[in-house]
Amino acid sequence: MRTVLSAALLLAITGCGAGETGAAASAAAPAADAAPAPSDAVARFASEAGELEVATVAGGLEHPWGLAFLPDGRYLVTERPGRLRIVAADGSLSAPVAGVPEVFAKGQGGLLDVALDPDFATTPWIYLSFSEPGEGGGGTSVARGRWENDALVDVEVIFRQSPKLDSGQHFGSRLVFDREKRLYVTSGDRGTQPNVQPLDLGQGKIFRIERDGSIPADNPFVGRDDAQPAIWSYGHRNVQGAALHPATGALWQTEHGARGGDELNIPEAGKNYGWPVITLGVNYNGMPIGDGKTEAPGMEQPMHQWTPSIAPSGLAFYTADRFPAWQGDLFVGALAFQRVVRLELEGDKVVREEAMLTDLGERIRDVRQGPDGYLYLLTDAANGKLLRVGLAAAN
Ligand SMILES: [Ca+2]
Repeated sequence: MRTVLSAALLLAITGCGAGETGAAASAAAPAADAAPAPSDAVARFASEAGELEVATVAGGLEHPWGLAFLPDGRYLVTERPGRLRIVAADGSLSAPVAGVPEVFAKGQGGLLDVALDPDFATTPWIYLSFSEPGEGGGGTSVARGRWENDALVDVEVIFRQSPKLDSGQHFGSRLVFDREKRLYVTSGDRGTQPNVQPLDLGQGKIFRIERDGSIPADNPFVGRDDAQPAIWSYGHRNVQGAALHPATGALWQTEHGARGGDELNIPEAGKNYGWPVITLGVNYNGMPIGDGKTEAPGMEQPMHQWTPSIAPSGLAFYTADRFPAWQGDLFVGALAFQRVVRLELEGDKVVREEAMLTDLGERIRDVRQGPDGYLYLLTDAANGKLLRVGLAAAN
């Protein structure tokens, strides 16, 4: 039976909305047992657009983090401890895919996002973001490998956040291709606030690179000797949700605040999103962050914010025909306030917010629209799941 948790109880469990603190604490949990058979049972929940049907595609995934869809109908799922799995349509899990780089599996670090090349049919590369061990600790890196016989070959690291730091916090990281087939790589502050505003340090930045790791000539800080040329935008705390707007082609992203002040932003080239100088959150002990400012010249305001924190992870625009009631909406996964948030938009403005699946009792790590028009979720747990979500009436 499902347990309905009150918001107050959730807060007690997760510690003042510290979504990632919970994840870090559970990182030491023992590995999940062998994958259970997928359940044919469909759980039903109320929602504003009608009754939701939630089916478990697969279980037995250890802290699954990122999801991608192979053209043959199978799924690729990262597990944070450092494994990439193929999930078959019947829910069975493959052995770990060969070729995945070693990860810095400390705290929130590990294997993070996964993305297919935009021209996967002709150039079958798979891209992975992960915390990479190295001199000084770990940092967010991106590797790519060619997909051949269900393995990664010719694997190379095409991006490295620098410097590396010996912290288990705030790696980001999501991978999103834009329409020019350039790759956005989101990161986090690694728990080191002073590194976020300086442009010669790689913490708290969103980067944009070419598929081979080279730097686009029109990146905003190219040619400056005091800035890393891969930077697209800066002043970010920990970006774990990112998606390309289907109509405008702009990158949208969510990031974790501290205690309060989780944000939705549309980061533009070269702009400063404020962390840690301005924020709508406070420290976990309730004290102000820095001078406690919420606005400053030259720093952008979020398009939407959540206080108390929901701890957003995973972001997807819904564009499919299968469920017309959701078309144009933006779906946000949430770790601390276990739910999926549906945002209705008018242009770039959020005009309505629905908390979905609050009775599911799962931390949501990733949200994607599948090629079949269903929403797919990954739950963050030692025995995490891949879930398929649809509206009953439309089936
Ligand atoms: Ca901000």
